Amino acid sequence: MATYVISDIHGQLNKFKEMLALINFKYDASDELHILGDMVDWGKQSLEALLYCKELEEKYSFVHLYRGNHEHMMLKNLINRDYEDNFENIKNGNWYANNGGYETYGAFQKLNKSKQEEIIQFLEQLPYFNDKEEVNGQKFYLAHAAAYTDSPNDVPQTYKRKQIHEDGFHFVIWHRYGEIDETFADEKYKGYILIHGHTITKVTGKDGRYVIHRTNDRICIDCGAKMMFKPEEYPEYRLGCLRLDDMTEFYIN
Ligand SMILES: [Mn+2]
Repeated sequence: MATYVISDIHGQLNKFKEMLALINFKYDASDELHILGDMVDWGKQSLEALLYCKELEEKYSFVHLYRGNHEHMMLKNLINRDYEDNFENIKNGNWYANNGGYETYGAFQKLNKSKQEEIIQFLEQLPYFNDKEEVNGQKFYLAHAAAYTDSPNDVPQTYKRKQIHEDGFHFVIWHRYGEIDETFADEKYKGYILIHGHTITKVTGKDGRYVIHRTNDRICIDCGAKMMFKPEEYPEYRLGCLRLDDMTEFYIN
């Protein structure tokens, strides 16, 4: 019985499957898996990785998916149909396309309309965060990028207040903690540990590869799988996974 958290798979479907094998994930409901968003974009198996996670969640009640800024961007682009008439030109002008979404959108366009609609509905229902997780008496706040609170005083100064008031949930999928050891300390979530991805840890181990980074109340688990599409140029980036029961770290290089 174990609870695993993984984030920022970013289209590295084969690496994700390797990770499931490495942790010996049990599909008999004795294990739980939380995938903290950014399943899509950057990697060569971008849409495939998203759909694989979707299938896991549909099949197993013990697999939980969350929204990352990339699922959010994908959704906005699909719904707004930004590309409809100028798909060939998006490499020059569209921000999402330039941020790893080009291949994703191309793969999406090849699907039939009912499958496209199914994916849109799936993306729309992805939750932003989970503050109900508890393992061995330790409470966890799980989100793609950050913990959001209602109190403006608790919002780090690095983020624009105005934007939070306009759309508070953007914070949990977009925020980047300014300092590597910045805490998320918050009255409402006293005693919690925040587990998040979104920002590559920038902390390396003895072998020079990125490792999961812990501060007092925050653990960043994004070890940069988004860069694994060019392993010869970026050997330090990899996929990480954390087991919450005993804080064991797992890595796929
Ligand atoms: Mn992200």
